[in-house]
Amino acid sequence: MTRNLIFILGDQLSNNISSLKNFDKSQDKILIAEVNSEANYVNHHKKKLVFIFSAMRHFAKNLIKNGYDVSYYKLNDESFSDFSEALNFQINKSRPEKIIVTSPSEFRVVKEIESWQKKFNILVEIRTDDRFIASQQDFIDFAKNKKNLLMEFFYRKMRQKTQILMKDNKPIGGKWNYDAENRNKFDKNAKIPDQIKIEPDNITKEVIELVKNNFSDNFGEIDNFYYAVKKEDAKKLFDDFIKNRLKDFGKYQDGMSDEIEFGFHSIISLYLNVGLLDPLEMCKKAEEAYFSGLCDINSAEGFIRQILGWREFIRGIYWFKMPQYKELNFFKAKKKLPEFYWNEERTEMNCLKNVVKQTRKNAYSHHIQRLMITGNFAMLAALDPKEVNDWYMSVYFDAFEWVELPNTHGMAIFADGGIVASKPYAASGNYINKMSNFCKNCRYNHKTTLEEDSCPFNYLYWNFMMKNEELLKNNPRLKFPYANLKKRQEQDKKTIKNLAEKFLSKI
Ligand code: DLZ
Ligand code: SF4
Repeated sequence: MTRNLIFILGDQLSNNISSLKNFDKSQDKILIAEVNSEANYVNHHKKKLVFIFSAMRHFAKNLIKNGYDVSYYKLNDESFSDFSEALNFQINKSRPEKIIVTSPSEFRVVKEIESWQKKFNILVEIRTDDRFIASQQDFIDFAKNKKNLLMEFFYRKMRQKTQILMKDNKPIGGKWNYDAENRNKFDKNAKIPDQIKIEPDNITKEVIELVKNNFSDNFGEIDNFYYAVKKEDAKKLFDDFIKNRLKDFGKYQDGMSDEIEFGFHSIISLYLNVGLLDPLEMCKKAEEAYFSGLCDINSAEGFIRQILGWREFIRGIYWFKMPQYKELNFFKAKKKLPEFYWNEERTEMNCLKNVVKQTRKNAYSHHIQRLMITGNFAMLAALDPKEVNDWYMSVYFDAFEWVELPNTHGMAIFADGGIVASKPYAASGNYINKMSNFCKNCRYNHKTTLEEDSCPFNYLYWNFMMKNEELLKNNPRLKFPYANLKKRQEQDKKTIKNLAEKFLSKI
């Protein structure tokens, strides 16, 4: 007879997950299951599936090694359609008195779990997920009665709460934020050390076979899988980042190049999001690196802000605004996602070609590639937010809805009308040329707007500004572009509109 059955989900792979607190090895049991609904609710990148299933299997193996009683179901074992079916099977087998689960990270799964108590006529305890630095109450305290939610002020609260990079309650170095020093293109001084490769072990090899057989039509390359799937390896990769790349991270974090894949980035979002690494511990290690002279303040602060500020802020927004958030469509955008988002050969725009290619290869691209290339294009071309969100959920190894949705829907395509971002991050080819080498090898001309071979980002940008003038003209951060638009000749505006319509009709 089992006392408590602990259901651990695929992004809850932490030994100190709240559902395991007070676990009694003599009478409690753990359930972990690969289920069809999770594997198929979007067209997950093959490498994302390999990563998650392999990390789940390694986590379970380690629990068993440490004396826990674990029932683990592989995707082909029982072929459960969803979490509820897996739970039903295990309830019938183990007859537990109670189910314990840590609150899931996604709204859709919360709804499923909330139905269990009634459905299975059993006590269900849902525990808070305390792996985040800010509690949901912290965010509510910050957000309530505010008209605009600015990440910067939330971030300062988090710095104060954790005392990271703080002295006498003031930010170390005198400034809270060093972003202005973090905007370099890659140059000849950028000598990027290679990423450590984790060779797949037998468990990962078995999962690779499973994914090859069951998900052959899914997006993405499966060969050359070198990501970590265990916390020890994830830590090793992070330590390597601290030692060899953090010092240049700040400066080059926004840079893009067709020759550079991971740059100086840490590549830990996937490990953080499934629980293999702890966010606060990572921030403290970056702080230590600064104290010991391994990096300057701009790199340490820039890195810490992504985790302590941005990641926590985004999660707060998700829970504060869901479920209505997902339905917002500020620009009433409804165009279908162009085929080239799945196949880079279908576009001649070199920036998009490269970002999609890297994404297909690695299930990764960095924040500026996601924001200013694929996201910027999606917004300027008025692509349907639902299709855009589904794409981001599918193709990135770190995509879970709580983090994907506010980043894409809010930050990248402004579908939330300004909850996450204070202005749409719309940009023309000029920005892309400033931050990358993409334009050099492109058949379009980033310098012109009104010609047949002009960079599509240029006329799409102005077309977007004109089309949405009523919605955006009072935004104080868009004063400059609207003043510039006013100066433009009517004939030029017509040409822009024609070029944009012609281009959009073809994709
Ligand atoms: C992303 C994912 C995938 C692909 N497969 C599984 C799975 O088979 N079993 C599981 O427990 N979790 C999986 N996950 C992660 C879940 O989607 C994630 O834990 C929930 O959506 C959180 O709400
Ligand atoms: Fe992209 Fe335009 Fe540059 Fe081509 S010219 S790479 S389309 S920004």
